[in-house]
Amino acid sequence: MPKSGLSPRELALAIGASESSVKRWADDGHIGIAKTAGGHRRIPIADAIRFIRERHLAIERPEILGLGELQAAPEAQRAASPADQLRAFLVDGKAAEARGLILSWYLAGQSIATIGDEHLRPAFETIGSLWLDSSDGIFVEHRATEIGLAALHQLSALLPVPTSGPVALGGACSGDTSLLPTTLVAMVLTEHGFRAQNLGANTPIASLTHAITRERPALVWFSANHLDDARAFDRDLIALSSTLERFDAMAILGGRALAGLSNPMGPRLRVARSLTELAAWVDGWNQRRTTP
Ligand code: B12
Repeated sequence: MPKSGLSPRELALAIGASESSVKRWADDGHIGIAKTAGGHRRIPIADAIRFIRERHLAIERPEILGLGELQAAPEAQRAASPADQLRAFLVDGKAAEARGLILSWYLAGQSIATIGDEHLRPAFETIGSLWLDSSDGIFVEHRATEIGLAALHQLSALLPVPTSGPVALGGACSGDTSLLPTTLVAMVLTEHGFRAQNLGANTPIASLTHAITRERPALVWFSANHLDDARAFDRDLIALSSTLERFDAMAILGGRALAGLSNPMGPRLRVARSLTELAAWVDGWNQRRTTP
């Protein structure tokens, strides 16, 4: 697990810099810093990671950051495309390697949206058809999903968590067991300054409505990758629209089952084809909300 905080000496060792440089960067405001009760500098892990990403620094001792997995993805694999490398690790059940690879993309500066759309999505695409050719297919698919989820949870712990900022909440729709997409949406929104609350898979509309009533989010997301009953889903959207109206909120919908839908879906409902589209939309939306 990533550490929650580092001393300047630990960060210096991890990136191969001198302790005095790290202290200077911290004192000049380039690295976010907290002080311990005893007055010592303590660097929250998310601030250390932000600094590493911004400066494109190489990590020499990942284990100091609690990210030993970074050593697990062997260089030899790097000849294939990113999605192919990941797919190979997922299919072979190489959990540490898969986590290391996903972490390395993030540390190299890639956004969560890019990692989700360009690497995870294609990596999982063929995994869903393996069962057609082999009786191993289903166990491989389940194991790959667990490995992917563990990697995303590890990455979530490195994201700077906003203490203020608008609340966003959402999940996958009723009957949809998919966990990876809704987890990724929450992470993209966290990256964009939202306090995101993920309700996970198979969220009945009544529970989503209840959550909106209690938490008053500015933004709601709904992921639909598998629909048991398309008509029931349409009714859910009507119910959601009226809740959004009552609480002056917006919703963004996405997922494979909504491929046929297009904007505008209503004054408070948008559909996004990808995480990248979501990220672009929230950037614009945040700007409109904060510009007087
Ligand atoms: C893992 C998986 C499962 C797992 C899910 C485990 C879990 N708890 O998450 C299990 C094994 C349970 C499963 C079950 C089923 N699955 Co399945 N599954 C997959 C698989 C392999 C990967 C899905 C995944 O997580 N991909 C990774 C994520 C990151 O990518 P994504 O889902 O494409 O999401 C991207 C976008 O859609 C978008 N997005 C998604 N939601 C949202 C929301 C918002 C707001 C935004 C902005 C964007 C967005 O962003 C993501 C990143 O780009 C796919 C294969 C495939 N081609 O995708 C099949 C697949 C989705 N499954 C399929 C099927 C048929 C089923 C079952 C019906 C099988 C069955 N007969 O029981 C059941 C349905 C279960 C249910 N009720 O939901 C089909 C669906 C076919 C179709 N036409 O819809 C697929 C495509 C496999 C195939 N080729 O046939 N599945």
